[in-house]
Amino acid sequence: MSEQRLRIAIQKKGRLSDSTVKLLKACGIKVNLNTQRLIAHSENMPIDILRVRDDDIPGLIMDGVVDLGFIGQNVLEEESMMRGVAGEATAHKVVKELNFGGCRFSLAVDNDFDYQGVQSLSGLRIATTYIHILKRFMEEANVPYTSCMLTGSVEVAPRAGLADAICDLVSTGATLEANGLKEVEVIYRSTAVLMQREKALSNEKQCLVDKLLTRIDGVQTAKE
Ligand code: PRT
Ligand code: ZN
Repeated sequence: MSEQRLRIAIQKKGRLSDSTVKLLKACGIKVNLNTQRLIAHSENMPIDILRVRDDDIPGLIMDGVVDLGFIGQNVLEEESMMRGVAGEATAHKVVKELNFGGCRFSLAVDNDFDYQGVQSLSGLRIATTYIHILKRFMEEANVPYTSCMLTGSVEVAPRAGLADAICDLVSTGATLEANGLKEVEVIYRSTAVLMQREKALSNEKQCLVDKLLTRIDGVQTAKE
């Protein structure tokens, strides 16, 4: 991969993939993504697209090995806190908020749980994927709890007897409802964002980024 080409990381497969690819195409980037390849080279611009798990994107930008990345704020926030604790690089710039990937990160309990505010969770076990965002909220609320880290199926944790409550991403609320849970506290709101590495890019690359940002504005304004 040439240093001259702008490297953009996107989620390979998941909730952000289609919207991200659509946006890149609407910005005029021609690239064939109908393959299983990790790296796709644009045919009409000096741009390489890297397709990875969303969790890997913040670290690649923070380590400066990729120039731009499309990511959910929740993943960016969690990874920043995790790397901060580990003493790893966290510097980056958020260069654009995007109008897709919107969701909230909420505490939820069984429908029959007598919830009287966050104090009701004192001493209980809470399952989540984003342990650091939850920890910050609970510490600010001054409520002691036990964290139960699950990377998937968080919503079944109470029924499975793994936890008393959960903290998970919610968009329509259908998943909570299907699992007999009620949303009791929104602790974080997220959308997708475009992040850039902290270290300055070459003039050519930065000009290309500026052009892309202007085009993204145009595409997003047209959608409003
Ligand atoms: O494989 P990879 O690691 O790349 O993907 P992933 O499985 O970790 O993430 P993915 O594709 O599920 O989500 C990517 C990003 O999309 C998240 O980090 C959020 O920023 C954003 N997003 C927006 C969501 C949702 N909405 C969402 N509803 N991510 C997950 N959900 C899940 C939620 O966890 C729950 O299981 O959808 C379910 C709830 O949806 P509703 O509509 O029933 O409320
Ligand atoms: Zn992920």
